Amino acid sequence: MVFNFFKRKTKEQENLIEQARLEQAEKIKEQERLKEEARLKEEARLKEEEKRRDLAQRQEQERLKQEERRKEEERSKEKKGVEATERKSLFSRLKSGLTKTRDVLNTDINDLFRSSRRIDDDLFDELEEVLITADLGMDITMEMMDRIRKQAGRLSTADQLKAVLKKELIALFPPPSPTDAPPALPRPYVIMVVGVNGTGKTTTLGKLAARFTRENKQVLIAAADTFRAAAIEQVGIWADRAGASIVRHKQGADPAAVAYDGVEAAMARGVDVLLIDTAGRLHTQKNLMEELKKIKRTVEKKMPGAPHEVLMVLDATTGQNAISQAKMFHQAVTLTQLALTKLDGTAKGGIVAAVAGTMHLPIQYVGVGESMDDLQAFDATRFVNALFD
Ligand SMILES: Nc1nc2c(ncn2[C@@H]2O[C@H](COP(=O)(O)OP(=O)(O)OP(=O)(O)O)[C@@H](O)[C@H]2O)c(=O)[nH]1
Ligand SMILES: [Mg+2]
Repeated sequence: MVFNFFKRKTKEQENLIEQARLEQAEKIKEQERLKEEARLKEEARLKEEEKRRDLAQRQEQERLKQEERRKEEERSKEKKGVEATERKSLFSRLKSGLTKTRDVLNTDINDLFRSSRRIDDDLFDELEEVLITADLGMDITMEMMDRIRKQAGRLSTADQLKAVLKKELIALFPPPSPTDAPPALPRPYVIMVVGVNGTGKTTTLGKLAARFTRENKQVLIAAADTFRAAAIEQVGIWADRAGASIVRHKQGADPAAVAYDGVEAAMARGVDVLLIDTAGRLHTQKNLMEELKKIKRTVEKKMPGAPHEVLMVLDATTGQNAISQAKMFHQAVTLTQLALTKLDGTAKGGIVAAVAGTMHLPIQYVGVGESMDDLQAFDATRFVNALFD
């Protein structure tokens, strides 16, 4: 009996213990469930936070990109503005440098049409005179007049005539070379500058040196005019001004030897551009031509393929004489480029077209004054526009 009582008791206790264990297990399970729930919640919160951070980061990156794009647009607008201003100021310098020729071509042609004149033979005769005054030369003037007469039916105003004149003038110049990336230039790029005395060789060479150094090119000048007393000092001043180095000998030294030393130094120093200044006058013209040929031969011997350019500088104020000079030099040293200087001092600006039409050589530069920006890279359309616009 007692035994049964105890046995019942034990059974009850066991049940209680089991219940407590189950409750405990349930509690633990519940705690674990809550823990898991909390963990999942935390994980979701972290994920959410990460998503938000990602989004914020992306938004920030987008904002920075847009900001950068905006700044770039502003910079490019500014750059375009500066370039446009520079172009405008170069163009207005060109225009004002060409004032005397503009007065003949532009003003006189406007005058031809005053009081609503008819386009007739008289008007064409007067136009012919205008072109000859601007020093287009007889041959080119006749050629132009032929072409203009053929279009007479379509012309009734000064502006129409000027438009045809402009088109025909631009056609006189060789078309610009294709705009592909320019080929890599040989180093040193040797430019020999030639021309009769006083045309502006040294000044043009000095301005070119400054142009190249501004483009971060290393420039060396060979002072190969050893004939004229102050020539070496003059080119030395230009070298200082342009930040170029110079190779010089004493006055009276052999110019070909100076040129040779110039090429040797330019090659040894890895210089980008070598500019060779030469004399414009010797005892006789024959001597001058022989000397130029010798310089060219010597340069070629030291560096095959050089000089890469033989640039002839012509003084526009000499008008048609420039053409005979160019022919003579071309025969002696085979020119590759031309520069016409002092266009600011003459109404004979038509000589540029006459030279281009006769020599079939590129006009590379025009000089319209004494300051650095007055030596401009030549562009036929811009030049003709500057004469008429
Ligand atoms: N107005 C004007 N003067 C110029 C221009 N180019 C050169 N000159 C001037 O022309 C004069 C002669 O220039 P130089 O450069 O010494 O001429 P050069 O051909 O080297 O002369 P030589 O060495 O004696 O043969 C100088 O007074 C220059 O300032 C130009 O485009 N316009
Ligand atoms: Mg000189």
